[in-house]
Amino acid sequence: MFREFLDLGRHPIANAFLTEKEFSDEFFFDLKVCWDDDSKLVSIKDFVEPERIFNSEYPYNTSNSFPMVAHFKSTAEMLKEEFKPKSVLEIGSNDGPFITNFDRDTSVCVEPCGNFSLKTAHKGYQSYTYFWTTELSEKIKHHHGTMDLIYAANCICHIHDLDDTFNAVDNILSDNGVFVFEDPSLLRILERGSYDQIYDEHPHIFSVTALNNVLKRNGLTLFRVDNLSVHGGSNRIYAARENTIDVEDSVLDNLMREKEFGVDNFQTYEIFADRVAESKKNLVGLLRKITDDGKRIMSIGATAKSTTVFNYCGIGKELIDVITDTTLDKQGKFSPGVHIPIMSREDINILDYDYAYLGAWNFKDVIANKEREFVENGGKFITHVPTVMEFS
Ligand code: DWN
Repeated sequence: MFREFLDLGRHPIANAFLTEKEFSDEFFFDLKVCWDDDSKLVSIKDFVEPERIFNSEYPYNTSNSFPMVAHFKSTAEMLKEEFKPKSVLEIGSNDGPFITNFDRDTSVCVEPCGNFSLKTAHKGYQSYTYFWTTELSEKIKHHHGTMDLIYAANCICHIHDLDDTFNAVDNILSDNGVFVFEDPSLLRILERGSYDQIYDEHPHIFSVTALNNVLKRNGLTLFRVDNLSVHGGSNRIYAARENTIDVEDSVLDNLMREKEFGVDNFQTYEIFADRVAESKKNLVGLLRKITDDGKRIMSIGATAKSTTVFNYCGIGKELIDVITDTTLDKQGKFSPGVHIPIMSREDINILDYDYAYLGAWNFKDVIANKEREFVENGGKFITHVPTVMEFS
């Protein structure tokens, strides 16, 4: 049984940055979140068709965030060292920061966004511009054989049909192959009140508890969990075919920690919903007070997360003058829904602003380090994670 616990209101597509001409045609949907009593899976209630989100216009390229490039390089080295895969498949390869650490001749990329699959194809990698399905896994198996390592980062939680996704993995995984994927951790989101991980691209938010159930019902065993700091707290999940590998202590540890927090209890989600409403009240209150005092606020990082915050809280140009982002495809456009202009960091003088809201709070240290001059001149940062606060 699915039980709704959070209604974030009407939302646009989180990464659909737009021009002024496109304002009148903008697509919106109801962003509500529910919990499945049986599997314990948290999902958004009304899924948005994936073709509307992931297409050749998709602007988030992983290589633009240099800490993530380093993360994928070290992940690839670690997996090579431990599992020594002779064949590798990446689901959701984006512009290639993970797969390009592997040999072209034995690697396959799957990426539905044509702008990115072209990039890996140009580097000589077999790239399939498709969504991941059992049908596609059959086709790839036919051409390339089974895979020793299947990897996906920030991708599996983007797919609606998890049973088909895991069935497709099971179909193409070699007998002793491993399936490794990482996505934001539901426990960390609940602990930190980071409701901004909820948007159209994340039809599911994964707990280890729910994944253990969903993988099991598809013939896969979750045997290891690494807790990661990336994206504000993610889990790297390792799975293999049933009875091919021992389940490690990290699985039980994570299941215990989630149980202690109440991840398997609906009341936990009702409490979270109250915290989200409180966060909205406090953030809007703080931004209004600052602007009422005649001070100016800008925002750093035109993230999918900030699309959720700004639309849920009703924060527009009257509170935040401009958003800066390092992604060329976002610059010169407007943020989804609330239409705040996006500019390159180089095109604004940050010293004209008194406050900078961290749309990319997950890169807080990197940004604070880059913007030392802002702080030395009295500038302050604002975040809503774990609670609404200003700091310098
Ligand atoms: O799963 C997803 C994750 C991995 O990435 C996707 N569904 C969408 C996307 O989510 P996001 O937009 O919330 O991700 P990030 O990685 O928090 O985005 C950071 C943004 O901030 C990028 O557009 C780059 C920008 N940035 C910046 O302007 N200055 C980043 C840094 C580090 C900076 O200093």
